[in-house]
Amino acid sequence: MKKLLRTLSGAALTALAISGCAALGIAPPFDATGVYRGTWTGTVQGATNADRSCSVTFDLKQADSSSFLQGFALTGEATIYFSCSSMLDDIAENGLPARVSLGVKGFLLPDGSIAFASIEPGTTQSILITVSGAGLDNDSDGIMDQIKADWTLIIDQPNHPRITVVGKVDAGTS
Ligand SMILES: [Ca+2]
Repeated sequence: MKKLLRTLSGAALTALAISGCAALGIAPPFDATGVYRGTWTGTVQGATNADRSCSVTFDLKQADSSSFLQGFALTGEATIYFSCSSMLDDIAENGLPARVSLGVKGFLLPDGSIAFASIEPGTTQSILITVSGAGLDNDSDGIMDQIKADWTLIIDQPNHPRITVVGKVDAGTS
């Protein structure tokens, strides 16, 4: 009887611990580690004010540790391409580089919300990028397949007007 009680209380404790975790929402919704390629769209505010689209790559790593407020930490690299034919004028006239690669930091929340950003002040180029939206595990295998998010990019360069891009990114693993 004593042994049964001990087993029962052990099981109850385990159940409590599991439901406690679920209530706090500290389980990651999926593994966001991976390389996500796709396109960015947006309005290039500045000299042209034109709607543009080009390629984007996010190479993300999800940290094992988590915090209740921040969710699961992400680090990685965002590469934003401007070398699409529709952007040749922007590159020539506004001094846009062919692409920028930036280290990013961010976090993933239990509901799949994902956000990451980079701020890189520099003497020849200062860049800010923010990406905020949803991570999607479309085939429910526990690995993130797609990022659909709003994004903002600001580039400041000497002797050029500030360039701001506001729009959407859609990138996936396939
Ligand atoms: Ca998946």
